[in-house]
Amino acid sequence: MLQELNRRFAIGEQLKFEIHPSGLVQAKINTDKCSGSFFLLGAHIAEFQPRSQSQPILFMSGEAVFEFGKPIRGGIPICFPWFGPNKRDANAPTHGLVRTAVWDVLESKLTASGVLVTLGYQSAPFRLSLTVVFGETLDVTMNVRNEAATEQSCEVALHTYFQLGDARRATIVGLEQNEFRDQLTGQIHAAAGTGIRFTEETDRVYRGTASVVTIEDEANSRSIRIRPRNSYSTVVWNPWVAKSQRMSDFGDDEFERMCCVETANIAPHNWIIEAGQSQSVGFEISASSASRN
Ligand code: TA6
Repeated sequence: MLQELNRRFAIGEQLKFEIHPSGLVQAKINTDKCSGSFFLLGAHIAEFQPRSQSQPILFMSGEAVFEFGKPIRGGIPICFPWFGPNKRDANAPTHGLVRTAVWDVLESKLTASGVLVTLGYQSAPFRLSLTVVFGETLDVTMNVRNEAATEQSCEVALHTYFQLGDARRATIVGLEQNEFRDQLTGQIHAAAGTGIRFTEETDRVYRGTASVVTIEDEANSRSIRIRPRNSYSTVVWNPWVAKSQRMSDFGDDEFERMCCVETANIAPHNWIIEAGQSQSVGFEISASSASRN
């Protein structure tokens, strides 16, 4: 399988497939623009670090579990066809079915922007593809096609974990004009008019669009920019102390070095996709060292 994958999709030393110590198939990207990796499990982008950055952009827990059928704590889990708990089946897995499924490689090529890879998975009645470009930026597009004879509703979230120098010194800018649902209380809050700072467990779904969301990672003297595409929900999460202690695949103090900003379409902005039609959501992530002045 590995030999066949590399025969069909490897690109010299810039993209090659290996067996991770856990037994999972992992693709490694190494170019003059960036380093990165993804697993076929969940089409899970696990690492991304532009050559210009001294720190990874994506966070990966030191306690993450790499096992068939288990979600990976960090990188970019894909939540689909529902976000959070399943509203009709309490026994269904949180965040849907596809982040713990093994996807297929459909395409790989070198483009002017970087290494492009497309992965595919059928989660009936939907056919999914994820196209990722690893370059100086990370560009991700998730496409969903409804192959049923009737319209179908679904939710999607690219559940991105970002690495921070110190979450207490970080600010998220770009959602000041968006109302949000506090997932911890169920309350809807009006637009705050200010940037987001982490001082406690924070779990919010911001509603509406945002042209760019910036994570001011002051402790790493850098800004991380997310430019969402066709996204009408943005989830902002930091588990803080108590929830970190409750997660077995997450270090008790790791909340200090991460946050999630998730490009999504979640109720009430869930997708209703007509029979035979498609929808897509994506983003471009870039990073720059904060200006010294
Ligand atoms: O996106 C935030 C959230 O919904 C939180 O409530 C928290 O549960 C997080 O996702 C992680 O979920 P997971 O199922 O990966 O542990």
